[in-house]
Amino acid sequence: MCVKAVYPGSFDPITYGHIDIIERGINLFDKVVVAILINPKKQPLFTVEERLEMIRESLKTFPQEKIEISSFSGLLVDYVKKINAKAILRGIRAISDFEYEFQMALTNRRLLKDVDTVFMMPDERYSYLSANLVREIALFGGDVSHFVPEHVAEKLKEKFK
Ligand code: COD
Repeated sequence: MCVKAVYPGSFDPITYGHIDIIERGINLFDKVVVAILINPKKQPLFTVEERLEMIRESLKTFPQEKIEISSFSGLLVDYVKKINAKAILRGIRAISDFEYEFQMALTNRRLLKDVDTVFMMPDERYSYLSANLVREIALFGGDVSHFVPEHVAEKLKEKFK
C-alpha cells in the first residue's frame, strides 16, 4: 500500500522552509503530494503555473517517484479524499503558527474523520522564514538568496523589475 500525504499551501513562492518540510515528509511517507490551492479570493504574486514550475525546479533532485506536484480548488478535505491521501502534512514554525494550524487540523478532521494532520518542524535555520517576508525583501531589492533557491530569487527579481 502506498501511504500518501498532501502538503497543501500557497507556495507563493516556494522557500527553503517548504523544501525542508517536503524532504522530511518523503522520509516518513511513501509519497508527498505538494498541492497549491487555487484561491480566487487571494491575489498571489505568482500565477499557479509559475508556482508549479518553481516547485518542479526546486524538487528536481528529489526522488521523483516519491513526489507529485499539483493544484486544487475547493476544500482541502475533498482533495484529500479524491486522491486517497492518508494525512495532511504541515510545517510548524513558531508559536504564532500554532493557533491557525490547530484550528485547521481539527476542522479538517471534523469534516473528514479519517484524516490526520502531521506537523513537522523545519531546521532551525528556516524556523522564522516565510514566503511573505521573502516577497517583501525582494520588493525592496534585498538579497533573498539565503531563503529561496537561485531560480526562485531570479523569478522574484523579474517580477519586481
Ligand atoms: N518552515 C516550515 N514550514 C513552513 C515554512 C518554514 N519556513 N514556511 C511555511 N511553512 C509551512 C506552513 O506552516 C504551512 O504548513 C505550509 O508550509 C504551507 O505554507 P503556505 O503559507 O504556503 O500555505 P498556507 O498556510 O497559506 O496554506 C493554507 C491552505 C491552502 C492549506 C488552506 O487555506 C486550505 O486548506 N484551503 C483550502 C480550503 C479549505 O479546505 N478550507 C478549510 C480549512 S479548515
